[in-house]
Amino acid sequence: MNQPAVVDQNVVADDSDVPAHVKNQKLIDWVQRVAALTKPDRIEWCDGSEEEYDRLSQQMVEAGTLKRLNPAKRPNSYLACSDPSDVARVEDRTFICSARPEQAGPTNNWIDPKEMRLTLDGLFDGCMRGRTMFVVPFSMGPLGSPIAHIGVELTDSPYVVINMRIMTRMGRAVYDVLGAGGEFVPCVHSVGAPLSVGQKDVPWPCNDTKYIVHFPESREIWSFGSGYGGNALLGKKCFALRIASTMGRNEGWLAEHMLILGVSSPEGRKYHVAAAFPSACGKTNFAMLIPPQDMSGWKVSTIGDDIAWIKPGRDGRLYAINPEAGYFGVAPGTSEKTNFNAMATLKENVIFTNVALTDEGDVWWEGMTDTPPAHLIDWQGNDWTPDSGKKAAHPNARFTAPAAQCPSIDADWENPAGVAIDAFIFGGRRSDTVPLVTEARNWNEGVYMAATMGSETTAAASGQQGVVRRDPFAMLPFCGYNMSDYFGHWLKVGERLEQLDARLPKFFCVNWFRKGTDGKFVWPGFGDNMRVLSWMIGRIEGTAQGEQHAFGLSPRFEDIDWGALDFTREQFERVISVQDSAWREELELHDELFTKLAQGLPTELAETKAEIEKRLVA
Ligand code: SAT
Ligand code: MN
Repeated sequence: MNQPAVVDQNVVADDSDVPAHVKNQKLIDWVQRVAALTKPDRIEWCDGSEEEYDRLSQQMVEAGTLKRLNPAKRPNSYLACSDPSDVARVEDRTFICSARPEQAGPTNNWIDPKEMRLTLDGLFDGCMRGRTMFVVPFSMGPLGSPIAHIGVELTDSPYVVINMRIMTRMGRAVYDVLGAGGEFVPCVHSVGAPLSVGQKDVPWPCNDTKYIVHFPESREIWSFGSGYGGNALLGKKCFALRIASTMGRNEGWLAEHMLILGVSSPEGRKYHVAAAFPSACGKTNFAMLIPPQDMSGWKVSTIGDDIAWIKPGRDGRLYAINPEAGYFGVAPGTSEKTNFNAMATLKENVIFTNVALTDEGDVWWEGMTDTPPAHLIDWQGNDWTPDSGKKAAHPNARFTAPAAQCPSIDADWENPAGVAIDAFIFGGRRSDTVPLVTEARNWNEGVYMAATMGSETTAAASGQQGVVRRDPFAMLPFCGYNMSDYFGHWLKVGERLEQLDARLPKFFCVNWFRKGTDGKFVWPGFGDNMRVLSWMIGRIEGTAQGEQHAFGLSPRFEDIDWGALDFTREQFERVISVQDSAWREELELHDELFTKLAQGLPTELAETKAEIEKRLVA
């Protein structure tokens, strides 16, 4: 068994404590600086081995942070239940500390970086007392890929360490790629709960004060007070989206909140699409789609379910990688019926967070089975029965699972060169107005579609109609700089590709959620979304037809492969129709967003809007 590289902090860390394979002096100096500030009892340089994973998991089982699930039902899997106050990302506590406020823009929280550093110095001073500080080296993207980047997270949470081992390429090999002079994104995380001598720890330490802070100029991340995924697994939203989006803007590439999938036609031709959806729009389901039986010649394969890093290649095409190595997905609503591939991915080697525990030592969540078990321990540790009138799992309960376990995983998912993107898809949840599928006529029209995408919130309690919340590119909480500049960056990328005369990806906008007069969804969704996807492939190949309307081009009834699906012309009309009056109102709502983002908003968006308006009048 490997001996962990443990450094006793009483013996003040110097270079001799650092494992011999760590050659990067900048990293070594930074670790020592952060240790001097946070004052952990020990420093442990993680190697990413199975032995390390098992040892930390065992320690957390003994501390009450993890429960080991029944190995006969769910081998090598654990359940963590968080503090009830620490269950989700905290957007109001998330900060983009660029030099000037207009660089962060009106949709991000901004605080002067000098002021924020003073605040953080105070918060982090001694915050790891009584704990171990883990040094977690990770690569976002296949090790050594030209699209990948390295980060190092210093954290006092062993839960974070084991999750990072699933979600990223974590461990010793990262140091080889980093070498003596390589660059890394420094990420500091503390649960913010120092222990005094002899004080007993709690199962899920955290702090009521939370700060999730990004310094885009120095590419640093500082996170305090939360142990929850998006706040604490700093490779994910903090690095792979907020920091990476600013890197991409400076360097001419894209860091996007998109799934990536491969789709193979019955003729054996293969395409790749990247798709952005706000939360609760079926993103993971779409990434793992199983075509309906009558379309069994088609095959969908999964490259990523949440984040895409996309760089232009020399040939003028866009190449995408999934920077992650695992799925941190929402458990409730996931079942063999809604997402067979996800359920198969969860068979073993999984960390569950805030789901319910069955009497057999397995997990359960709302929607997993039609009939709930007669008795459970809910996510807060209380007895639960179907008539207890509350949810057994937290609605944002999560699974952390290795991507390699997904049955639909694409053979190229770890290809360091990435996959060439043929189409972008943007989706939202709209009960009316937005058609099932629309193709943009050109790049700028596609950017307009993505910039104005929105989703409805249901305010059932007050009897209000759904209010549309705009979530441009599904990036509103994840863009590390001014949203108007972000639109400008997308337009610039398109312009550059056009000059190269390469085959540009097409843009499509989808909406699976139109409702009928009875208030029910008209479109069956799930596997039948393959019918829409196959129309898109037909458009890419130049074989499928459609009809122009004010907003773009959509299929007619006869343009879709209906196979065995019993879907009438009237039903189709309900999901595809474009009503001019509704679109006039819709365009006025787009203005609300554009007014908010007026500073630096690219003129192309107003021009595209004017063209849509002209077509509506005509
Ligand atoms: O918790 S995460 O931010 O990683 C996931 C999500 O909120 O979408
Ligand atoms: Mn996401």
